[in-house]
Amino acid sequence: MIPLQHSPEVAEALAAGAPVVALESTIITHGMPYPQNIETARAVEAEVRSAGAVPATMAVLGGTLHAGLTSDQLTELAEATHVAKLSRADLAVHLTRGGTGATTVAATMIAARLAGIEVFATGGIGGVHRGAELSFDISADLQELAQTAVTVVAAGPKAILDLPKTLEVLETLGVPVIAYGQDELPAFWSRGSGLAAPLRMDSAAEIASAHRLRGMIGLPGGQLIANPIPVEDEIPAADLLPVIQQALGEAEDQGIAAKAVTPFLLQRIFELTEGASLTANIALVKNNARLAAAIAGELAQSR
Ligand code: PSU
Ligand code: MN
Repeated sequence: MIPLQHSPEVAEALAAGAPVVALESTIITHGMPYPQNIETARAVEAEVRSAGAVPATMAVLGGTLHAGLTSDQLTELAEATHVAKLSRADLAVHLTRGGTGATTVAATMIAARLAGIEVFATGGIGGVHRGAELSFDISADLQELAQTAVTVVAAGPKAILDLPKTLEVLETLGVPVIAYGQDELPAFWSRGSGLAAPLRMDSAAEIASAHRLRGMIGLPGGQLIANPIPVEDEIPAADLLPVIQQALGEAEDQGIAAKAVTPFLLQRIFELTEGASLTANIALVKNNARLAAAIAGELAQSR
C-alpha cells in the first residue's frame, strides 16, 4: 500500500470535487529562515483559503507522505533542523526508511498527482544553473514538469539560474511555459527577465482549459505558469545582478554543489540584500497561491 495520508480536510474537499492547491515544503525547510518560514507557510495557506480553495502542504513525516499538514505538523517541520530535501530520486528511499523530509517542486508534483491534486503553487522552480555546461547541474524539477500532469504556478525560474538555458531545456522537454498577463518571462524577484515567454495566457479559466486539453490529447506532463511578482513587491533585476554574482562567486569558492546550491544562494542573497529578497519571495509565493486557487476553482467547475 502506498504510504499516503490525506488530511481530513483535503480528503473531504477532493471527495466533494472542491478546489485543492498543493504546496511544497522545501521552501519551508531550505528556502527560508526560521521564523519567516513558518509565518509564510501559514500565510500562504491562508491565501489559498481566502481564494476559495483548500491548501495541501506536502511533506514526508515518519515514512508517510502527507497531503495536507496540521498546524502542529507544519510547526514541527519549520522548526526542525537537518530535514532531508527530497526530490524524485529520494522519495521512495525515504518512505522505505520511515524518514522525514521536505518535498521539492519535483517531489511535490509526484505527491500531488498521487493525492489527486492538479494544481500546485510555489515560489520559483529549479532550472539550469549557470555553468551547467561544466557542472551538469540541472534541476530535476524540469524533467518532472515533462512527465507529471500537474499545473505549477511559480514566479518564473529563480534568477540565480541561467534563464535562457532553462527555457531551452523546457522547450526540448515539451513543457509549456506560460507567462501570466504579460509577454515577458518573469524572473522570480523581478517582473522582467529580458526574455520573451514562449506562451502567454491572461485568465485562470484559459489555463485550466489548457490543462484539461493536455490530458485529453494524451500529452504527459504539466504546465509551468510564470506569474510575475506584483509591481509593488518586485526588486528590479539590475539591483539584484551584483548580489547574485557575489553569491554565485562565493558558492564556487566554497565548493557548494548538488542539493546545497539553491539553499546556499537563497540564504546568501537574503543576507546581502538585508532581508529584501525574502520579503519579495514571501510576496510572490502568496501571489502564486492566489492564482493557483483560481485555477483550481476553474478546474473544479469543469469536472
Ligand atoms: N521556491 C522558492 N524557494 C525554494 C524553492 C522554490 O521560493 O527554496 C525550492 C523548491 O523546492 C525547488 C528547489 O524545487 O528550490 C530547487 O532546488 P534544486 O535547484 O536543487 O533542484
Ligand atoms: Mn541541482
